[in-house]
Amino acid sequence: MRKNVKAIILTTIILFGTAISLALILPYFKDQPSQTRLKVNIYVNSTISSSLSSEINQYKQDIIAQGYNVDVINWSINNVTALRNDLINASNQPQGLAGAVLIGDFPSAMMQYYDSSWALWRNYPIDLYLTDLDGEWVDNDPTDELFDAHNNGTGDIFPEIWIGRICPESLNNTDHLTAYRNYFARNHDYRTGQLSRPHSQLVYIDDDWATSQQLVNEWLGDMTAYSNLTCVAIPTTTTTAADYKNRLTHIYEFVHVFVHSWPYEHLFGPGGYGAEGKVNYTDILNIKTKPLFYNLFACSATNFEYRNNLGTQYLFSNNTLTVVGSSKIGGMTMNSYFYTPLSQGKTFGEAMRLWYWNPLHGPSDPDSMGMTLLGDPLLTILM
Ligand SMILES: [Ca+2]
Ligand SMILES: [Ca+2]
Ligand SMILES: [Ca+2]
Repeated sequence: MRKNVKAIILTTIILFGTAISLALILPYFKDQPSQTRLKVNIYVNSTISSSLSSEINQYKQDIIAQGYNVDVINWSINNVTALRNDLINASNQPQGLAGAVLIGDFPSAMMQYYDSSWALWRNYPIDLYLTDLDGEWVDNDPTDELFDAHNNGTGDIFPEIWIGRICPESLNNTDHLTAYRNYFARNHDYRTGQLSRPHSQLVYIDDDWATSQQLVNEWLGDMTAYSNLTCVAIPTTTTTAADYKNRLTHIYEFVHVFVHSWPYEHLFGPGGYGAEGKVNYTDILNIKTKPLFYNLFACSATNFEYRNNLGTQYLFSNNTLTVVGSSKIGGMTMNSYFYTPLSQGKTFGEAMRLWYWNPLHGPSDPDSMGMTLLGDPLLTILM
């Protein structure tokens, strides 16, 4: 009998223990991003779809060959809420939705915030609106069409899907149709091994992010996708506009640059005054840039609503395939949460989505909320 009592007590303890463990573990799995979704939506602005039909078809075949199911959708509604509703609807289908590619000029949600350093209100395009599909977006004064806040609502503030934009139409120095065609030609070349680079990364850290060797080492420790790293940073080397422009002609695969910027130019030197030279959008077009991928820690460089913004200019110049950056003040910190998935062969889109789940600088950090992906989100660095 005593044995039975002991057994019952032991069983009860084990059951309680298991229940408590499951209660702790299950929400973790529930909240973690799923990696099994294999459906992709490609939205094409209907005004360019017939001009680009062969390019889009090739791109679709390439994504199918990559292992995804693909819907190509001709889109003509100039309303970002309608686009988000379509993404929500797709993600609620049995197949789910991994992410979406927007080809052509598509609307964006705009967010406003108070910039205390300059004592003025600013607004910026926020693609997190199109990737966090179950969070709540608050617009206190709907007449201005600017969002004011982002909350969990009935879901959470983290992104369920990823998104990438392929649109050169903010550039006034480029023929847009040619830019699309060249982009898709080199995209196919990369996917078929005809465009490649030695697997290497340039990490270019201007003065204000390289005030000590310890700080430089911290940045470098998070660059986990490449073992072949070239670091140019003070205090050990000279960082200037002229030197940076020269480095862009070298055959790095990936460039990660830390530099003060406006949407249309980089400003080298401390404080953002450009004392060590400037690199503007026309420079990016005219330099024969060799790298394929960029992470721009460069305030507002990927503000794609801004005419001649740097991010779009990088993307549609020379060899570029994908650009990550911020549409507002800020940029990517906790970089290993982005680079480690890339090193595992995950796509740029998925790496960006997973990065947003980092524990310190996720979607609640104002400096993270402008993070944007320009170019093909389905590429990987291991193709
Ligand atoms: Ca508002
Ligand atoms: Ca969410
Ligand atoms: Ca410098």
